[in-house]
Amino acid sequence: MSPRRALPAPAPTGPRRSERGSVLIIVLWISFGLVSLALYFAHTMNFELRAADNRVAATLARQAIEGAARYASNVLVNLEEPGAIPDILTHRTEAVPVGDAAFWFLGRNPESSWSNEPWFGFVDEASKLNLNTATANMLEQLPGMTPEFAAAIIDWRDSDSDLTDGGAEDETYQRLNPPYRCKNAPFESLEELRLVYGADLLLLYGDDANLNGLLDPNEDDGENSPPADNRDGRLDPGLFEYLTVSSREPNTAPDGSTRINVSSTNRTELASLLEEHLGADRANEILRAFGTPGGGGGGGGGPGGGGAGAAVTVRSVLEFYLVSGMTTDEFAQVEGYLSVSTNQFTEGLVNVNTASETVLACLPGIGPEFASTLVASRPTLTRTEPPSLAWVADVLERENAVEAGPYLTARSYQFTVDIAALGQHGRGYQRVKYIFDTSGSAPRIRYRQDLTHLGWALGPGVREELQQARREGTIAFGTLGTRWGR
Ligand SMILES: [Ca+2]
Ligand SMILES: [Ca+2]
Ligand SMILES: [Ca+2]
Ligand SMILES: [Ca+2]
Repeated sequence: MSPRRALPAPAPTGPRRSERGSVLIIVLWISFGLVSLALYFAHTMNFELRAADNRVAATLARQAIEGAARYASNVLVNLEEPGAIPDILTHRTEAVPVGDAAFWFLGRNPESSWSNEPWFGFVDEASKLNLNTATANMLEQLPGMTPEFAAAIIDWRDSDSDLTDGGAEDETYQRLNPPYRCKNAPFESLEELRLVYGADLLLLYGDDANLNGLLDPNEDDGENSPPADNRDGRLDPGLFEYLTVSSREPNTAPDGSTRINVSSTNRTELASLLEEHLGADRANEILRAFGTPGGGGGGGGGPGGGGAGAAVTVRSVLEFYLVSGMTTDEFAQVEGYLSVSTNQFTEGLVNVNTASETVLACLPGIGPEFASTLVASRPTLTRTEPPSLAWVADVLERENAVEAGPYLTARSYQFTVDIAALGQHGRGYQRVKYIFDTSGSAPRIRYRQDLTHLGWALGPGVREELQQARREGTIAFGTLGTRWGR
């Protein structure tokens, strides 16, 4: 007899009890599954709802940006004087409500080179160094710039294939993977700088990964989050901050006529302009400073001269002012009518009234020694008089002013309008950068670039206000707009 036989026969109820247990477990599993499904779908619905809300908000934000761009072009068309700068206090465009959306113009404070506070408004393109006209020496003064990269910029834009010392031409670009050609033509956009040999993110963006001129938290935490900044508590912007390809000034006077070329020794037109604004006696006195026999009727006297001494030639409007002996007020009346060119446009002049210390330091005659003095001494931009560069002559030594003159202007015709917008409930963040050009007969958008992908650019302050408004339930933008001072 095996012990197995001695075991009691299994009770008839045994299997049934375990079956019941299994059924219970299966039912429990099914219930659990159903509950999970219900929860899952509820959650998905919630996400769907949120996503739909975000999509609507993004659409509203994009429409707000379109509207904001029209508003900007309207402001630029209606400036009191061509070449004037939009008043930095009037046009501090911040949290402007458009229906359920709101927009901001991401600007730069022209009165201070760097701060942690966001600044809202227009950005003057003539406040930057022009990539197509700056010399290698001028480019080399920019922070982070190497002589090699400056040389590569010159080689990229010049028409020849002669290698500048340290630069790069076709041979270098053909060795890259994928290979491409050196452009040998002017830059058409600032982004093109990425293609120039030696460009990298640190050089072009610096700490300022989202290109808003503001030190954002991720831009001051070292390697914890991109970019790999130096965690020194201050913004070190890259080359994009200081360069432009858009600055050009039309050779047009405020009344629409062609400006008078004061570098020419033929002073007939100049004489009548001075006479018209300052009277015949004063006009003659001023003209004598240039060694020219005065008098409105002195036409044709040029080459036959020898009477009043050799004619003085000037290389810039600023030098003209220095030689003329005019008072600031006298000069202000005629400044807009003068140039040293007969071309329709002059490219790349730097507006001494808006340029940062960093940009002014690149210019001959100014340099790092005098750039900060200039910025500290310049008149505030909220003034109402026509733009002028006469004050530069009081701040710089005469020879420095003469040297800097050919690179300076007091007028600007191109403006960046970097528009960020939020839709309903403060969601759907969007950002588009425009460059408006008013140097032609009609203003036009010269450039448009969607910058939404660079992420939040309105600074931590706006984000905190927004979060607080959400907590308090006052998320409608009408409210925010009012609260935020517009
Ligand atoms: Ca070349
Ligand atoms: Ca930033
Ligand atoms: Ca970082
Ligand atoms: Ca830094």
